[in-house]
Amino acid sequence: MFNIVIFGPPGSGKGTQSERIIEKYQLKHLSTGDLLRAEKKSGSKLGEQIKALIDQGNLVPDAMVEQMVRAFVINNEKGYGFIFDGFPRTVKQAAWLQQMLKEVSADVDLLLSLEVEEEELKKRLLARGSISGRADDQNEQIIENRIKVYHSQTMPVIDFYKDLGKFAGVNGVGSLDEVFERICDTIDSYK
Ligand code: B4P
Repeated sequence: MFNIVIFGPPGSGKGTQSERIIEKYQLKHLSTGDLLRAEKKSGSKLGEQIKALIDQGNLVPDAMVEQMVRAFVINNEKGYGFIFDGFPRTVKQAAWLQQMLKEVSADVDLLLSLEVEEEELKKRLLARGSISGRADDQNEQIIENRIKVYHSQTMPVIDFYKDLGKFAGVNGVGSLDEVFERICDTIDSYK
């Protein structure tokens, strides 16, 4: 089993590159953004709470996300491994993931961090917002809040994995093929 965390600020290409990674390396894709958006769409009471947080660019509480991740991992345990996309997003989630994977005799092998500067992130997200209709991609202030939340709550996760010797930074600027090639070179050097 080979488990990867794909990491980076909003708009850095996590979801986009995950699609390619799962195809090449036969990994199971766990996107907490996708899981949360599905719950949001369901119209449940929980979905309404999630909508209020996501649409303002804030994180959903750790416990809520962890519950979804646990269920997904347990239901998809028999495979080549997972790509965790957008999870963990806090140090608490990172510590929880270590513990939970231990229970199924697994571990995170690599955190791959996509590095993209802020102006490019804003450009990409606004472009997606004009097509996808995602409320959190359409308003510049909300995008700025997501980037601020990334700096304050999510970036410390990098040190957590650096301390474990499992961090790799990848330049996320360039064509989709160029970024994917850099990602594959990095993964192959860890496998
Ligand atoms: P996510 O769904 O994880 O969304 P994201 O960070 O906005 O997107 P991503 O990074 O995957 O998009 P991509 O760059 O691929 O999270 C949404 C929200 O859910 C969060 O704000 C939070 O509220 C909540 N949430 C999720 N996980 C959580 C957790 N663990 N804990 C708490 N809350 C959580 O794509 C962006 C655009 O860039 C696309 O249009 C793409 O085509 C384009 N793009 C990608 N690569 C490019 C390139 N190389 N060049 C040009 N454009 C590119």
